[in-house]
Amino acid sequence: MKILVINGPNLNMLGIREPGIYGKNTFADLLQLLADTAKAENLEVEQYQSNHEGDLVDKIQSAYGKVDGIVINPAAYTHTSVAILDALKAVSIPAVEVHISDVDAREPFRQISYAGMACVKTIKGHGLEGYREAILYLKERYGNRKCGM
Ligand code: CA2
Repeated sequence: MKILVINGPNLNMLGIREPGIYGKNTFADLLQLLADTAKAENLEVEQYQSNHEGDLVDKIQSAYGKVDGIVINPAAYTHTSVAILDALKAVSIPAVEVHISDVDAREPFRQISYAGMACVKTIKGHGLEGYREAILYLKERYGNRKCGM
């Protein structure tokens, strides 16, 4: 099973500021968590991060027919991007939305998620562990399917 993990703008800055909201872990820690999870679960896990909306759309499109599940944290684009929502709908790959912070407990504008409308599940407020939970969910629910089925 191949899972694509997509991270949006500024997530590469994790651990540098705002530890009260996002924790002390760095982006390198997230990459390590993904590598450890892939090894432990015998999965292929690819990570992609971009600060650019169109690049995120391109990456989602490129997954069509090649990836069995998507874990996506669109970061700020969560709350603005119909383009990312449409891309997720277009490829129709099971996707889980992850947010490190509990967006429901923050500013009202963070309580709208466009990407989430195309996702089978949302995990929020579990820190970096939310990514592991999302991967395990996709494995458990879709692990025996082939791409595009
Ligand atoms: O909680 C999440 O995972 C978010 O997707 C993170 C986004 C935010 O815009 C969403 O509302 C919720 C922010 C990504 C990282 O932002 C940083 C800000 C300061 C220092 C380091 C990272």
